[in-house]
Amino acid sequence: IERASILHRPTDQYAYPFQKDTLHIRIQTKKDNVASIELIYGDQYEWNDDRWFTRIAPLTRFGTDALFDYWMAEVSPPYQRLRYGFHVHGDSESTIYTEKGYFTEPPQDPNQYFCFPYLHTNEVFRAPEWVRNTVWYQIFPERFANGDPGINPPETKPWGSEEPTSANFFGGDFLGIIQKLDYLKELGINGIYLTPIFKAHSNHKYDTIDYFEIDPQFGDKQSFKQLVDTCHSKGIRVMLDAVFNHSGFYFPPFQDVWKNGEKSPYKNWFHTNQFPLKGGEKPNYATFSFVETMPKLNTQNKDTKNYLLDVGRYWVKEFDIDGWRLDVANEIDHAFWREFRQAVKTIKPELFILGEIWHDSMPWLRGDQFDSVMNYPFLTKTIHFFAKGMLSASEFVEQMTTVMMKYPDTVNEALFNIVGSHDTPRLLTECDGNVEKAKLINTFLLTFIGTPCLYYGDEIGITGGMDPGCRSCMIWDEKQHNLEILTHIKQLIRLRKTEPLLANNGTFSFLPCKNGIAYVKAGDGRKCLVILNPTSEELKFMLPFSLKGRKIIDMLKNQEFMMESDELIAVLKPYDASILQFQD
Ligand code: ARE
Repeated sequence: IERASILHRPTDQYAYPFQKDTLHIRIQTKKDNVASIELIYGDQYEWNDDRWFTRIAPLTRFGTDALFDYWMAEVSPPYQRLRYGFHVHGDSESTIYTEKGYFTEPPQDPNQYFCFPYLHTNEVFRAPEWVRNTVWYQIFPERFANGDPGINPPETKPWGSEEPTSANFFGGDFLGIIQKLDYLKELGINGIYLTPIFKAHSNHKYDTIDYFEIDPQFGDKQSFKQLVDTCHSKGIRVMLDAVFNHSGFYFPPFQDVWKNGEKSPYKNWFHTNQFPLKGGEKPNYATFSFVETMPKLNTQNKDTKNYLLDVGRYWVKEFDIDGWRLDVANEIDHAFWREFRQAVKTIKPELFILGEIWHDSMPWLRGDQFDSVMNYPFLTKTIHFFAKGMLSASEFVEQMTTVMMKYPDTVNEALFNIVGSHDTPRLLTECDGNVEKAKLINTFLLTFIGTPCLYYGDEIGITGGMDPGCRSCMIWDEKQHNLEILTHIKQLIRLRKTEPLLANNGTFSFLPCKNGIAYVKAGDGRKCLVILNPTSEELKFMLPFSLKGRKIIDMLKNQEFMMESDELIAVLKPYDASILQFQD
């Protein structure tokens, strides 16, 4: 047993409340190094005849990546408190691992063990319940639909008449979105995420001028209210983008510092220490990246902080929005986000808080800050594997496992999975125009664990490279829609609605599958098996358990059949998928 590679801490993804009376305890060991593990656990105050009273629970090996095996046990601490250790069995030796190190015999003193002090029901991490049943749709408002040419910004180009650049405008607006809600309803989505809509200078609006005003090219407060209310009446939730890391250059407090330097009452609103302020390639004040038009806000300054918290509250209270997506969330201090959560959840406890973080996000997902983060690791691996063939199937499963093992299951269920956004090349372009691959990726997106989000236009096969290429005008001429992709996505969303296991209910596990990907979602006495063929050749999949005599429903083909033999062998055409449902 390689003791140095065994890792557990009584916190985060290693020990967390799963439900009001159950804990998940996970431990990581070197791959193929350990044969089995048992959890020795008890309540430190429960003794029997002068002996500490302990129980035993087996751990299951529930994941494997390139280097490690991951083990887990679900336990119910009898009095909400838990002391525990691990009985680790190798091929030829066993050892006991606790907080105090390795032992040959289980220590008698509970103080030698790991300690999970108390399972508090309010510390079970859960995103708002509605999120698990939501399929999101991201809209870049300037490019979705132009419903009111009367409010076009100057020099608006005819819709779709040229390639998107970082400077051109096409006049997308709220009325346009309202007019297209039936299209979205028909698609089946039930949440829209709008990139910034407040008064700003650029076409992307990430350079805010006024956080309390709607950008006039999109409409006004009345039309925004109309948009939210119409969405709500159709069962669609609305999430806005909060750009609190930085303001825009024309934000009045920044203009004041720009003009008055040291004398400005707003000088502490930003990160400035040299005056006069100078822009250019490397500004002498802090910014987003080195972008001179995006001065970084000082969220540790009380007035700035209170101003931004007011912004957070205002759009929830007055307009009843359902979520905030937080731009550059990881470059703002944790204390600010804790206050932000309190502020907005006091008004609307079911509000969804989504951070934009591309890296390991555990510090923001402990229940005191965000409900979820945009799952960019999911995007990268998915594109590398399905679209570009840069990974083998087993490498993909290993790497996805590594990503999933970074978080508790409660977090994984709520992660905001994407396969494209306004910051990445278009899905079909990543697939080099291969429609079959794009469809397969959507099958994966809409059946994997997490909350899926479609990027506007991907459903009809719009192409485009990196920003600004990925921001072209939505195409409304149906003759130009890729109906193959569109019909496929609609069908998957429908299946997600009829089979709750496909949305985030039940447990998830990968199954071995040579050259392909297979996973099972199980719960409520049922299983859903998803098999994906990412290759240009036929794929044969043999189910590693018997289903003889069982009725199986092929959900994509909408067919039923009885299993007559022991083994299920599914044969999938190139890039095809199969979703099979059966009773346990
Ligand atoms: C403009 C140009 C770009 C150019 C950029 C750099 O269009 O071509 O590369 O300037 O100066 C907004 C606009 C962008 C604009 C940008 C600056 O939408 O069009 O780009 O402002 O004016 C990192 C951050 C992450 C950020 C991405 C873009 O961590 O927060 O970079 N994403 C948000 C929004 C953007 C928005 C901003 C932030 C600024 O979603 O749309 O940009 O408000 C790695 C790293 C990540 C990194 C990622 C992408 O994987 O790990 O940390 O994200 O790459 O670079």
